Amino acid sequence: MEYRDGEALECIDCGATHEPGGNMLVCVKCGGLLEVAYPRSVFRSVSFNGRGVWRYRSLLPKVERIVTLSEGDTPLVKAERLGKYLGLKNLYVKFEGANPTGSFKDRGMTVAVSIALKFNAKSVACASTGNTSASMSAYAARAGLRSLVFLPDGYVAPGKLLQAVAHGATIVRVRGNFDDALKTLLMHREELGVYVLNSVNPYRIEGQKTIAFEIWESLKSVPDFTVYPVGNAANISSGWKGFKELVEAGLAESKPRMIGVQAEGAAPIVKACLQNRETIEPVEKPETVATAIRIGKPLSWKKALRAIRDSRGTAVAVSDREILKAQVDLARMEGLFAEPAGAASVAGLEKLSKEGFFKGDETVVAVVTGHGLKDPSINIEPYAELVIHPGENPAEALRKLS
Ligand code: AN7
Repeated sequence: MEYRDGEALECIDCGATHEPGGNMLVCVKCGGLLEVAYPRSVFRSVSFNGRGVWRYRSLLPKVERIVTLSEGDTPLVKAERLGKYLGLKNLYVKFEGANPTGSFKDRGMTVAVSIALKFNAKSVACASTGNTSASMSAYAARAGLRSLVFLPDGYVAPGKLLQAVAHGATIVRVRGNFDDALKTLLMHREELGVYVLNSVNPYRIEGQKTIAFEIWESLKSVPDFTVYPVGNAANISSGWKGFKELVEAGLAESKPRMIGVQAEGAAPIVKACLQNRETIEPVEKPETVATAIRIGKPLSWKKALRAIRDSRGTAVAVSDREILKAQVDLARMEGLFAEPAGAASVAGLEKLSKEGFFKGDETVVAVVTGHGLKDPSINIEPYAELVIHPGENPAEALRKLS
C-alpha cells in the first residue's frame, strides 16, 4: 500500500498499514506499535548529501519544513586505552553527548518536530526521564510550538530540567515514576490537544536510526557488535531498523549483533531476553542512579526483543556501581564524559568482556547516549584535590598529597 507521501505507518503486530496523521499513535486496529514503512522504490534510489541527520533524507519521512539544530554527525572515537583495558582491539565509542542538547534524542526530535508542523500541531508533549523533554523543548522553541513535559518529580537530572525550563516548556511534575507520567499523558492527550513526542511516535525512531548510518559510513563497514543503553528501548530498535535498511538498500552486506544494556533495578528486557521469553514482565518500582533509564515498562520492548533476537545479540544488566565505574573509566581513559545512563553501554561491555563474551578482535561500537554535564548531582570518587593559598607552592602541596 502506497500513500501520497510515499511512506505509511505499519503495525508491527497485525501488519495493517495506516495513512499518517496527527492523532495516529498506535495501530487503530489492534493497538500495536507503529513503524514507518517505505515503498521499495525508496531503497532503489538512495543518495546521501550534506551533514547530520538530514544527510540521510532519502531514507527519512517527507517533511515540508525541517526544524533543525544541526544534530547528528557525532564523533565516532576509536577507544584505544579503554579497548586495551577490556581486551578489545577494535572498540569505538559513538559519542551522542555531542548533539545540540547533549543527547541522541535530538536526532529523533528534528524529524518528529518537523512532522508535527506538517500535521499542523500547535502543542507538543512528552513524558520523560529528562533528555526527551530537554530535546523536545528546544526543537519546539525553534518551531514556535508550545511544549508540555511530564516529569517524574524528583528524578530528573538538574541539567535536563534546566534545559526544559530554559526553552520555555510547561513542566508537569508527576508524583510517580516515568511510567506513571507517561500513562497520565497518554490518557489525557486528546483533551490536552497535544501531539505526543514520546518514542511511541514512530517518527522519532526514523531520526534515531541515523546513528546506524553514521557508524556504517565512518567505519566504511558494519561493526560486529553495537551496544546500546536501554530504557524505553526505542534507540536500540531504531539502530536495528537502520542497519536493516542499509542492507535493503544494497549498501551493506551484514548487520551487527545488537547488545542492550539495562540497569539492574530496571531490567525487564534483559530478564526476558536471558529467559528466552516473548514478553516482558514490567518492573513496578524501577530504581537506578542512571535516572534516564529508570523505566519499568519500556514502550518499545517488543521491537527491542525482536532486534536482539533477530540479530543474535544479547542483553546484560549492570549495577549502579558498575555504571558509575564505567562513567569514570570512559572519562579518564578516553576524555569522553557521559551521564550515567550514557555510560551504561560501556558498563555492559566491561561486564561481557570480563565474562569472556568477546574473542577480542571484533569491531565493537558502544553508543554513549548523553553528556556528563547533564547530571552534576552525580558523586564522582575518588579524585585528587589541592587547596592552596596565594603564594604557596603547588608542587610542594602535590608532593604531600602523594
Ligand atoms: C542518556 O528522556 O527515556 O531505550 O524520557 O536519556 O531509547 O529509551 C531517555 C532515555 C539512554 C534510553 N540513554 O534510550 C527520556 C528517556 C540516555 C537516555 C536512554 C535514554 P531508549
